[in-house]
Parts: sequence; structure tokens; C-alpha cells
Amino acid sequence: MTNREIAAIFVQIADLLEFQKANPFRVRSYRNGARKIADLSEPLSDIAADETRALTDIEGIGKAQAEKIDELLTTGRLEMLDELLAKIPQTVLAILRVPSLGPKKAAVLHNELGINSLSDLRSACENQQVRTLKGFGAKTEETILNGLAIAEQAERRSRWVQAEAIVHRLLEHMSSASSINQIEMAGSYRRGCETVGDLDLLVEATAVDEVMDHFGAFDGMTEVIARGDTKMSVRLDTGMQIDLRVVPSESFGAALQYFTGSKDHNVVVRGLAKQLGLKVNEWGVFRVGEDGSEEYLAGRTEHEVYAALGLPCFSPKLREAREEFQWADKGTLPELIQLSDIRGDLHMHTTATDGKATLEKMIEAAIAVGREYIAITDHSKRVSMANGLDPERLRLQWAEIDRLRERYDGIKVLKGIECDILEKGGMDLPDEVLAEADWVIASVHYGQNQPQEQITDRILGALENPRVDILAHPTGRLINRREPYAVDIQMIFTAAVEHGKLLELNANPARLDLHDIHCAAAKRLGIPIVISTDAHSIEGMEVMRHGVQQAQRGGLTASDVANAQPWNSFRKLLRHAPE
Ligand code: DGT
Ligand code: CA
Ligand code: CA
Ligand code: ZN
Repeated sequence: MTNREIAAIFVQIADLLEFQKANPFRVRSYRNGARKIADLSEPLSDIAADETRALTDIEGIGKAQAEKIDELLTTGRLEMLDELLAKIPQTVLAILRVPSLGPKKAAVLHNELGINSLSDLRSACENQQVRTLKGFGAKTEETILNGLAIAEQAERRSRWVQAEAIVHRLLEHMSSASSINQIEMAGSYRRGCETVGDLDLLVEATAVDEVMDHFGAFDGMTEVIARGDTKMSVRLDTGMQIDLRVVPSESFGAALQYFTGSKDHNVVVRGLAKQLGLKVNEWGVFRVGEDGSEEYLAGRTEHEVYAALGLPCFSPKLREAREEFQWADKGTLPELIQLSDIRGDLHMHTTATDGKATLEKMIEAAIAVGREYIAITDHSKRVSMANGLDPERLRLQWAEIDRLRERYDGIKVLKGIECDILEKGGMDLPDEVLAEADWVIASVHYGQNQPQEQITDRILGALENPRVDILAHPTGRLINRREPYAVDIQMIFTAAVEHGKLLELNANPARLDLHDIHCAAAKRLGIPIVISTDAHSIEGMEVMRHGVQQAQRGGLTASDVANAQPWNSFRKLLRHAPE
């Protein structure tokens, strides 16, 4: 278990305690503990494993919390958390996830109005009951209503990366069922969608009952929703549903194609099959005779299924019935970018602002993952919470980079900055300072709720600035947590083309910003995309793969992505580049 996961659990405990009106000191001690853990530069597991040290040596971690950490590290679970969760129904917990509602407000709503679920909350807002509560007004009510949609989605759909954690455990568990010959995930998970509604697991096996029994013993299972001859559906304690299908080998490819979807993609596939006098379903591709008889043609592999229909075996990332069939028709299916194509990472933070690792450590980590070039882009001074850099500190960092360039000559290190676009418009650092940088990222972190015209104008102002290279996380959305800014994205694209700017695809799995369809739009306009990790730690560099997956869904090839170019091509995009 990572420090970040443990810190998140401590935050959750604090929220639950606060919701239950526990002693405020206890609540605060868990919040402080979470912050301490998140700020540690060393894994807790290393400290716990070291016999010469104790978890209580960490400042701010007392005996009780050290025991909790130990329990989490050794068992992966925490009894206290399970007990807290058992006391509060899942539907009530969902209220805590409404943006703008903290545990305190949620508790008032629960206790005063008897609100037990998101739908209760929606009715109470719509009936204007919330505004009658002390400390809530008509404005609060409106803010809650705005946040409800996103909380409602979060209740139904998980971020892809959360689904991935379950999938890893699930495949590990299923690997000990000896009669399984083939096993694949299908559905939206395989298509790499931003969010996943339920998981679809496909198995080819000799003993169906054994497979289903084994599946039913998966850790965290709370309910078997249905069990039939070939299909079984279960629900996990996280709320996630998993559908299992067991199919014979001659149908495995057909079932994989069918259950990968998307539904819209499959509708087109079936239509094309019909034109050929064929029928395709989850059992295979069949020739339909005049007497209604069906002759099996294909179905063992997906490849075989598509080939029988005269189609290429589309990457699952493209199966959304957007452009893939036209591309196939014209023979212009893109060769999608791969993680191994990535050569640079142009957005990362260090301990100078809110990063967890030093400049040297970040450079070394980038070398270790094979980057040829990187940009160090700490926050500018407006982001005071993150100890943002003023010109003086920024220049000191650049002088440090100059020194380090001699030590690390195998990698190009750009002197960059993530400069805030101020609420009133304009950049947070003077033009002459930005002019000294190799790489300037413009970002919105404040005034995210401004009306469309205002926020669009601010961003356009940044794109017009000749010292700015790129706009980071262009829509500001956080999946399942925050809606995008009201920005007019078409105007951003137009300005990027006009001023020769790049756009970021932020690879953080909670951001994935640009969206896939925006990536496709940018590609059509010839705007280079930069996939960036926005790493705030060494581990943070690991998220590049999520950005690449999103880029694949947008149909991007390596040539559409600026940081997939070798240094000598990439440097031509810079105003001035180090030798
Ligand atoms: P999700 O679970 O909401 O994130 O999205 P999917 O795409 O995983 O959808 P799901 O789990 O309902 O079904 C998995 C795939 O199975 C879906 O992408 C296509 C196929 N499928 C399921 N039901 C139908 C159906 O009624 N008609 C067709 N054509 N395909 C279906
Ligand atoms: Ca699904
Ligand atoms: Ca499903
Ligand atoms: Zn950043």
C-alpha cells in the first residue's frame, strides 16, 4: 500500500468521524496525519520494515495512528474503517461526495432533513427545503444542485484507474482457476473509457461451474445478482458490478468482439454484416441460407471475426462508431501512439513548490524511465498554497538547472514554469521573466467558476502572449469531482492554431484533460498535443500511460504528439532551446 493510499484512508476516516460528530481534536489529528503521510518522501512500508525505526518517529504520528498504518500495511484493510463504514449506509456516504458539501454540512442535511441519499438531496433542493436550514441559503442550494449531477455520476461510474485496481486483483484471483484457457476483460474497461460503469469478464473454460464458484469467492464480493448457465453477475463492496460470461472456444473471439462494444460500434458491424448476407452475434459469424439455415464461418478470435466481415481488427480504443469505419473504408486507420513512443515529459513539479521530490530526484527519475528531455515547471507565485515561485526564486531554480545540466548530460532539462493566468486576466509573472524560460505553461487555477466569456477571454489572452508555449489542462475538469470550466473550447482551438500554441493532454487519471473527442478535434486542426504527467512526485511520472490511452481514444498517432518526437525535432517548436 502506497503512502498516498494510506493518506486517502486517513482523510476518509476524518470525514466519517466528522460526519458522526466525533471529537474535533480526533478529526483534526487524522487530517494532520494524512497530510504528514502525503508529504513523506519515503514509503511508510520501508520505515515499518526497518527494525531500527518506528512509525511513531514520524513527527505528528502518534501510537494509535501508527497502529492503523501497521494494520493497513500488513493486512491491506483497517477494522476501524470497516466499522465506521458499516455504521453509515453507502447512500448516505454519497452525500459527502457532492462538491461543495463537506462532512459537516452533510451531517446537518442528514440530521435536520433526514436526507439519506443523493435523490433525497435532489428533492430537498428542488423543494427549496435546504435554504431554510441555518447556515444554508438559496445560493448554497443552487451550488449543491449544480454539484449533484457529478456526484450522481460518481455513484454509477468509476474512474478507469479505480476499475483497473479491481481488475488487477480479479485477474490475479482468477488465475488460480485451473480450467480457464483464455480470459479477457471486455466492455468500456477494454476500450479505455474515462469512466467504467461495470466490468465485463470473459472466460473460455472447460468447467463452467468451477469457474463460477471460484469467481464467487472473489474478495470483496457482497452479492451474487444472478447466476445462469453461461452468465454470472456479482456486486462488490465498492458498489462495482462484474458480469462474467463463460463461452466455448469457437465463440471466444466473437464474444470478445461483442462484449467489448461499444453498442454503437456493434450496430454498425451488424449492419455491414447484413449487407454481406452474414449474421454476427456473440457466438460467431454465420452465413444465412435462403432456407434460414446458419453456417458458422468464424468466431475463435476477434481478428477472424472482423476479417470475415472484410474489416480490420480495430483497436478497442477506437470502437465508438465515431470515424473508425470511414477510416477503414479509406484505408487510413491511424497507427495509434504507444507508451514506448513517448520521449519527453514537459510538466512536473519539485520541492520548490508542491512537489514531493527534489529537482535532482525528478531528473534522475525521468532518466530512469527513459525520457530524453523534460521540463521543470513549478507553480508561479499566485499559487501561494503551493508556495509558488516569484521571479527571484524562479531564477535561482534556473541557475540550479544550469549546474545540473553538466551533471546529467544524458537528458535535456528545460527551464520551465507553470504560470498562472490571473483571475482578472494576464500572466502571474512579468513578460521579461517568462521570456527567459525555455518552456512556459499557462494554467488556470483560480476563478474557475467565471462565466464563459470571462474565462475564455482570460485564456485567449494567455494564448496571445508570445512567451506562452502551451495551455495546461485546458478544461479544468476533474472526473467525477468537478465540471469543466465554462470555456468556449472552439475559440481556444482557433487561437492555438492562429498563435502556433500547443495544447496539453494532462495524463493524471483524474483529469485526462483534453478529452478524447477534443484530441481528435485538435488533430484535425493540426494542433500538436503534449501528453504530460504533471508529476508531483517520482511515482507521479507513472501516469503517462493514462494520457497515452486517452490519446489513443482520440485517434492520435506518434506524429500528432509533440513529446513523442526526438529532441532534435521537438526543439524546433521552442522559441529558444538549450544546446
Ligand atoms: P459501461 O459498463 O456502462 O461502462 O459500458 P459498456 O460498454 O461496458 O457496456 P455494458 O457493460 O452494458 O456492455 C458491454 C458490451 O456488451 C457493450 O459495450 C456492447 C455489448 N452489449 C451489451 N448489451 C448489448 C445490447 O443490448 N446490444 C448490443 N448491440 N450490444 C450490447
Ligand atoms: Ca461494462
Ligand atoms: Ca456489463
Ligand atoms: Zn502542474
